[in-house]
Amino acid sequence: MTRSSSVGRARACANIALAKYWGKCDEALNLPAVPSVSITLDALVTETTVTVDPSLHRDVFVLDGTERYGTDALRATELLDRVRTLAGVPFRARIETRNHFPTASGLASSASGFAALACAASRAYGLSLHGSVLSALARRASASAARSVFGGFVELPAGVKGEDTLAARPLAPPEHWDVAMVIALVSTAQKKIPSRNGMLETARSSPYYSSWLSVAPRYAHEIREGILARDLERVGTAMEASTFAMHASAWAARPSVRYISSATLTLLDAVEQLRSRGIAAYATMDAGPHVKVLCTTHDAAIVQQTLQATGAATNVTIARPGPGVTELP
Ligand code: 2P0
Repeated sequence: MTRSSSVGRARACANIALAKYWGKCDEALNLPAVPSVSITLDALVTETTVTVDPSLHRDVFVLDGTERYGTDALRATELLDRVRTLAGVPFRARIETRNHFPTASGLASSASGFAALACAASRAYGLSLHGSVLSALARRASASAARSVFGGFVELPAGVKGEDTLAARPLAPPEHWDVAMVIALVSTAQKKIPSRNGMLETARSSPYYSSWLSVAPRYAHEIREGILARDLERVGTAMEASTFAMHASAWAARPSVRYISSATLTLLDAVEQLRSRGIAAYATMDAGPHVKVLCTTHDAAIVQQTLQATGAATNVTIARPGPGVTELP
């Protein structure tokens, strides 16, 4: 179905993986080698406007008020090319996107960014794409973006080489489970290794990559079942196992792909101390030094205070399960 329009606007939230995606089974189609499970988070919002403009000779990509030309701009154009092919409309577009949280800080801005772009672009080019079609479109740009199309608790199966239809699917809505993710941002002068490069390096040279591939599906299954049963200990312990297995495989690459810093370890100590005081809190890290802590909503404030008191975090935010991508008027 098509609608006549040349402007599309959308809002999407970033997500944090409880069961991590790390590695691809098909680089060309951007298909993950392992299944992943995530929570879409209300506090991490991206808003994107796509305006189709027949006078443009190339797409223009403006992120947080500044025009960008790098990898993200290229991936945005590739996404628009797919939408143009589907819509049969050749014109270029202006993309304006704003992250309401620190960009490229390891807070999954590509997940919310490409989910919002897929939705805004399909609207701008007159298409009504929903659910799994939108998720598959976002996945080609960034696999974690496939998960941000849906709200609450979401799973993305492993891909099958050559099959481009892979999409995420909702596991449970935001209100299913009363949990929070407390996000401790660690300041870093060092530029992180982009996750795409980090996972390719890990696959190419880490002796532990094959071990990661063999354990990741088991952890994803455990996390999936734990979410459905609202079992925080089961989800939390499997989430930590998934995190540490992913980081260990990356750390063993040659050269090493290391995201964890001394501040990360200080925060991990604080999470262990919380548990020794009887507070169910579990940690996860992505392609950066920041620590995200899963706990009940009831315990979120004490977890936040404890992480802040370490002095290792520059900012500590409480996020809750949030909505999937939405079209804006
Ligand atoms: C995740 N990460 O599951 C994992 C854990 C980072 C660590 O998905 O190559 O930006 O664009 O598909 O989606 C970040 O990787 O990678 C990511 P591409 P993406 O959230």
